[in-house]
Amino acid sequence: MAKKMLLINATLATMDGPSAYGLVRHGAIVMEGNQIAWAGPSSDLPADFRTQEPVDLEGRLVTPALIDCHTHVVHGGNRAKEFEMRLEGASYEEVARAGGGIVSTVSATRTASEANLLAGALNRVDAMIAEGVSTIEIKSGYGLDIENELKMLRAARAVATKRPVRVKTSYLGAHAVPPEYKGRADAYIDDVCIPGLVAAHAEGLVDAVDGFCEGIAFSPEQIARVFDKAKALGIPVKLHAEQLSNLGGAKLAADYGALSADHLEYANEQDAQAMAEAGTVAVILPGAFYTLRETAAPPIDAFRENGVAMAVATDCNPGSSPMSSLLLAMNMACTLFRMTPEEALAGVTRNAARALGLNDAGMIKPGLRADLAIWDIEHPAELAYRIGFNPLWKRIFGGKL
Ligand code: DI6
Ligand code: FE
Repeated sequence: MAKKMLLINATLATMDGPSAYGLVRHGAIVMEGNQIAWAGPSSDLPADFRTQEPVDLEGRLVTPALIDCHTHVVHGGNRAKEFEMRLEGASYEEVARAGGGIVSTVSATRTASEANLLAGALNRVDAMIAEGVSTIEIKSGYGLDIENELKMLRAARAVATKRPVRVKTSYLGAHAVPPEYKGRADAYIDDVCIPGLVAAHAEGLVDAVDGFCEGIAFSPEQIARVFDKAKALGIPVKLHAEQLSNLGGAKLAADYGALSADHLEYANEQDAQAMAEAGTVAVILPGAFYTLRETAAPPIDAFRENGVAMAVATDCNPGSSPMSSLLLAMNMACTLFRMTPEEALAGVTRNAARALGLNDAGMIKPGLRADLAIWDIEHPAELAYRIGFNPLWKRIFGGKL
């Protein structure tokens, strides 16, 4: 029989049900093996669970463990130099067109060994785990040749063998045009991006296919060709869309039934409607907005009014969002975009799970994975409210404290 654990004397933000945060005062949780067996008010605890030796949480808050559904934590080098350039007046696009930006991280990633990439990623992953994160999405996209894209994805998979964390990988071969294909984006898609996807999929390295639909990256037509291949292989898709301009990426993503469209600063009402209809999650990435000093905010009201589920993630990457704090992303989503603290918490739990196609995580609910975060705070709004403060008390991963 699977080992049971009983938590008592907790406030639960279950993120399930119609009430705010799915809040339960004086709550208890029973875990059996790596699953939640029961959760609710202590007074309703079934008699057969009551005999357990309980863990007394002394009134602490329990939430689902956090899920960072958009990261580039596997990458070589850093771009502090480019940070300085931008402070001297260069724009993100100017830096990219001058051979910096994504392409400079590509050189650093190509020269790094897989072990090197893993070690760098683990530093960032450890910071995430320390804030109660249990599931991390990790993208490729800095290799931009077949060998190096596979190397990145292997390093991403290795993260879950070195740390108690779940990893979902995304193949982002369509992230940028590498220098050797400069001016030949279509040839890059045909010769490298699509064959690389097939090779990575054959090795079991791909949970989803992503792309960057942007003037400095790929057109909707080029992305569509990659998505067609993903569809043929039975892999779900997602897209970096409308980050710096509106090119129709969000609509394209919705047309392909994408799990998510991400960034969305330049998305509009029609995009929100198309995403709502397709059930595509809007992944909000305030770290990139902040770092690039963007002024166009994503249309949060349109997402809210159309019933588009919103997730929040770090976009942890060396260029546009060198941030590994999901708690800070929640704060920024509220302060910069006027999301509510409840939306921010749903964005890193229930809706982040949805953005990754996971139906076994993101809420405190019987049958779901026992991935929980226990916080030294009284009310869930405190998670988004503080800046640079980590109130995590303990994290439970797969039923283990
Ligand atoms: N948008 C982003 O914010 C990251 N990738 C993307 O397509 C930035 C990647 C980088 O600047 O290295
Ligand atoms: Fe990104």
